[in-house]
Amino acid sequence: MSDEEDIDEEIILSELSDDELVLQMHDDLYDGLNDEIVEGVNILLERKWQPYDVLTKALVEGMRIVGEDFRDGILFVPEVLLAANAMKAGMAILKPLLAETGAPRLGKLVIGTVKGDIHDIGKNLVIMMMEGAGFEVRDLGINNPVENYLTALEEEEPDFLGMSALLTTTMPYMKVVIDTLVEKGLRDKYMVLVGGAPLNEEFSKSIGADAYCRDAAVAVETAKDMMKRKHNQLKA
Ligand code: B1M
Repeated sequence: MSDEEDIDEEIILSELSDDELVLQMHDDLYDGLNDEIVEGVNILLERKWQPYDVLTKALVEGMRIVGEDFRDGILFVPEVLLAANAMKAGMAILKPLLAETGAPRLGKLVIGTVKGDIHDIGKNLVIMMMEGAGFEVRDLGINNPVENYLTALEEEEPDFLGMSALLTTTMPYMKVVIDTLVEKGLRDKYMVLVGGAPLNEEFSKSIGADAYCRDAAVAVETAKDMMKRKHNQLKA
């Protein structure tokens, strides 16, 4: 094939319809193409898409597809890392926009991924959405032993402790953290929210968390509701 024909076949993202562009972005995320993801996010924003829709329809959905093929042994860790980096590049553009609501401070959250677990995309999304909704957030990052949570809780005195786990092997560590809070007489000081793909409501109850958050939007709604209830209790 000549160079000319090669160029002819190049996809011009800005010439695609919205639906085509979103599908192309799923492919580009799958292929870990940072520049294309950044361009796609910017095009959708220029077309007046809401940042939340860009996030969920283009990026989160793309990562869901990556996750399926990772599970099925079609993709491997290096490829998934590239996809994760492309997702982060897109999220970096959306972060200030999601945080731009100017809402008054609703409460404070300390959040981190538990010990043994380095997945942080979902946690970072929760942070973006919580900040966007007006919560103050201290991010403890990944691979947190119980000591990290305890130190941060003492320093920040937050309303919420959030924990994220993406592996069935690391989710039980959430119970270690909660049990430690109980032992130290600190459990009632904080509302504990947990999340991550392998969790569910039942698990959350069994470890003594206050709520399971299926996704970032649910985390925001749950936290808002709980703050309302906390204020009502204080008034009563
Ligand atoms: Co990993 N990985 N991974 N991985 N990885 C999963 C989780 C897996 C399900 C893939 C699969 O097999 N289908 C599988 C776990 C299987 C299991 O435990 N049953 C898996 C595995 C096995 C592994 C390794 C062990 C692979 C290996 O080394 N052989 C390894 C473990 C490393 C470790 O942690 N010690 C590993 C490594 C990696 C990468 C480093 C390559 C990369 C992570 C990069 C990063 O995060 N910086 C990676 C990725 C990207 C994934 C998948 C494909 C995508 C995760 C993701 O980012 N999803 C994932 C497959 C999947 O989940 N379907 C997979 C998008 C994100 C927006 O969703 O994280 O669910 P999610 O977050 C949501 C909700 O869960 C919720 O809100 C978020 C936003 O809506 N939420 C919370 C999450 N945390 C919350 C906290 C809250 C509230 C809500 O607190 C208040």
